[in-house]
Amino acid sequence: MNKKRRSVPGIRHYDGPAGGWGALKATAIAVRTQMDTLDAPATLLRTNQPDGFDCPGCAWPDKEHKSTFQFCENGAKAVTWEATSKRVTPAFLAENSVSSLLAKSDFELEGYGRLTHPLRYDPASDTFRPVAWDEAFERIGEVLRGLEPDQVEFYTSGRASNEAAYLFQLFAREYGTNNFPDCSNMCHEATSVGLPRSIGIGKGTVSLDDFDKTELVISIGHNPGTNHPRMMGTLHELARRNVPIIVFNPLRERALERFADPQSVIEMATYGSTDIASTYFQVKAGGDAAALKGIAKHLLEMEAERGDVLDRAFIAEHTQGIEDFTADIAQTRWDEIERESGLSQAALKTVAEAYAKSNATIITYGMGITQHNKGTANVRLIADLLLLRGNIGKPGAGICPLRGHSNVQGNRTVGISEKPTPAFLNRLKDVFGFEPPSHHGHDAVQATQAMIDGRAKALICLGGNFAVAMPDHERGFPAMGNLDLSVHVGTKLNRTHLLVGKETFIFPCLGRTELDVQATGRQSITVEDSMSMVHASSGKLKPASPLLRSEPAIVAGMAKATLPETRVDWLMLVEDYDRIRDLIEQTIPGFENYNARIRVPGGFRMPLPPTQRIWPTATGKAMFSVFDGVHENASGEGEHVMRLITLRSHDQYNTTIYALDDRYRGVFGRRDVLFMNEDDMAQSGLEHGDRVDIETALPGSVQRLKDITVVAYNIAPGTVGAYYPEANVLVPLDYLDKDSGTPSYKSVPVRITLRSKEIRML
Ligand SMILES: Nc1nc2c(c(=O)[nH]1)N[C@H]1C(S)=C(S)[C@@H](COP(=O)(O)OP(=O)(O)OC[C@H]3O[C@@H](n4cnc5c(=O)[nH]c(N)nc54)[C@H](O)[C@@H]3O)O[C@H]1N2
Ligand SMILES: Nc1nc2c(c(=O)[nH]1)N[C@H]1C(S)=C(S)[C@@H](COP(=O)(O)OP(=O)(O)OC[C@H]3O[C@@H](n4cnc5c(=O)[nH]c(N)nc54)[C@H](O)[C@@H]3O)O[C@H]1N2
Ligand SMILES: [Mo]
Repeated sequence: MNKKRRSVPGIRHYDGPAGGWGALKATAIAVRTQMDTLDAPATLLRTNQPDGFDCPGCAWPDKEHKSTFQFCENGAKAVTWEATSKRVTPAFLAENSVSSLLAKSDFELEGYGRLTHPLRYDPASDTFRPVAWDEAFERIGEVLRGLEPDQVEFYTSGRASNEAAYLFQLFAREYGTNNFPDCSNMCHEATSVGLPRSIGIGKGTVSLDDFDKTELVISIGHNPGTNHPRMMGTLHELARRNVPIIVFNPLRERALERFADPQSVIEMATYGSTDIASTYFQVKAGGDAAALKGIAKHLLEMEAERGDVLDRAFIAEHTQGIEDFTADIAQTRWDEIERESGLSQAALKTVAEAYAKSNATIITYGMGITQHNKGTANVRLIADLLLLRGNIGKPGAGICPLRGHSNVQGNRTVGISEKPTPAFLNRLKDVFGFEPPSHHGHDAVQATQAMIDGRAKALICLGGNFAVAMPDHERGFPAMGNLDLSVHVGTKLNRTHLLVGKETFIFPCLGRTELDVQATGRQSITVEDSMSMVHASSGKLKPASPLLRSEPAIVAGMAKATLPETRVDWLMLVEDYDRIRDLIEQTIPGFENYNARIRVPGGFRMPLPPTQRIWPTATGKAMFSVFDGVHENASGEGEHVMRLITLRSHDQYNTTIYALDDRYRGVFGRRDVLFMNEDDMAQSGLEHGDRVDIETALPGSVQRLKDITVVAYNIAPGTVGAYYPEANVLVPLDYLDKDSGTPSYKSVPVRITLRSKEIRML
């Protein structure tokens, strides 16, 4: 770091590796501040054990789900945050009006602890008050029966279990709508739309075994040290075996540079660490397509020169569309590639050469690829690169999207989709005897738009923090207030709950760690991880309050009260979740012998035809694509326009802020910062520590984020970074990937202005 740089409160250079003793210390703090320390060790040890619960932290798999406890700082934070001993009681809510709570930060709101009672908003006192479960269900039923089904939005956040999500979609479809806005619409929708077009299924193709056999990993646009911490164990092992890991990321993320495995006795004892990335390319935000095209271009040039670089036999037997793909790559110029990616031809050639040498390559990717306005096309380009050398459907190779929420993939599998297939709807009709709606419903952006326009009258949220997670708070927040009815199933208080409509209910539910006992005894739920493994999860902790209900029970309660002539015996299903799983088995392919197979430790894998080189696309072949040009669709280019990426700190889980530090990036006790490259700062006349306003530089946009402190950072030129969700005010609602509807949270053109010279002097 520059020695002359002035000191800025809360900003310190972090020199250590990721993981290591710092991670152990952070875990101890999380336990101490949230939990009864007597319970904590046993609870943490039950994470991802055969008889325990699935970690609510991330969707990275565990070997056979029966490994010894895999140490994971952020998994521990997720668990302790849920298992906290703090409570939001009726007395607390009586003393704190909704308006006063709205003045609190997101960090403070969730920090109050677990919800304990079903609640109803009382406009006269501006407070939430306890309500009886049945009274609440009856009232919700009454309101919903008075609305057109398509006036209601059914939102799912990806922590919901397969059982809860299945009942939720059944409820909405019997009621009469396919309006399923979903956190996936903000996350991996580009994968769900792009991969089926390329390989016939919207899921990753690799398993953990493939990482044992791989010869090269290319990691693009994800930050596993924070967001998929259990993946660090895998990457650490690969690095120690000298398997090259090539990273594309505009930021130098510490965990991708150096990691000390807290499970390695030697590294811990010696304060040692392992270098993770063999090469680190600081691609510009949104420049990945150009980089991938550059790699493909050199690969095709090598093939022309010396042959034997492409897997010709695979391409001939298994794919279509290579001609258009190669023609497009041939006419893509190196100068465009270099300008857009910010990487040199020579650098990209080294990647192509490493790729040509490897017999089995895995490409992993995350939000740095999907949250762009050509996110779907980005995903397809990754598949194209893999197809060129037959890297799908062979050991050690494949595509590996890093999923978000721990069961976001499962939610989609069991029917949370605004565009259901006719085959699925027919099976619902055959099994249940009602006519499900066939017209498409709303995704997350369309649902928000409908709320803004007044077309949507009610919002039912199975978890999550919908309004805060979405772009453009300035338009989205008031739209919540226009609703006739909003209902939130959640564990902790958040801002979306407080943006009350004419009537608002909050239903406190059991979390993953808690014991779920129904009429037939202790229940387990099931989840599907990033690698399509489905397994059971059951909590053991005493519930945060005796009044909590499980998510399936809450959904069933609302459904029964809403649908007087329902064809579903809702309460019977909730008595024993095996019965829900039987229905999933009858209506969704791939769940044969569901109940038997989840009783085997480790569970089972959902069918993934591409792993056997079977391609369920329209043509029966894997399809190459053509990425149009090298640019994003972003307009707003111009002098001093930077591209903003919005990211997660190390101490946050989406909109849940655990603490105000971002240790590996050297930020402590604050979140109001903008990461910026020193050369860009110099060009814009800015200094480390300056306070600035950020303004979205898109035509017609008037969006602003005020008073943010500039922090000099090792980030690609032209790219700036700020934290989500604070920076969501800068993202326009209609600035998205047209193919998938995913907001472009990682490519917002912005202009940055110094607040005033006087402030600088303070
Ligand atoms: N502890 C913790 N775990 C989590 C979450 C959490 O918030 N906290 N969230 C969960 C969820 S829902 C999800 S979706 C995942 C998210 O996991 P990630 O995909 O890792 O999400 P982000 O933090 O948004 O980070 C994206 C990374 O992409 C980089 N990036 C940004 N723009 C670009 C670009 O244009 N190109 C490239 N190559 N890189 C870019 C950023 O620098 C950053 O390192 O994690 C899940 N796990
Ligand atoms: N700018 C910007 N915006 C983004 C992103 C970004 O990278 N940048 N990322 C996007 C992504 S990838 C995602 S996935 C979305 C996340 O969007 P959401 O999934 O809607 O948000 P979360 O913050 O995960 O939701 C937190 C809330 O979930 C509830 N909760 C926690 N555990 C449980 C449980 O077990 N059951 C129930 N019913 N409720 C529970 C708690 O009440 C908590 O307040 O945000 C998106 N928004
Ligand atoms: Mo996500």
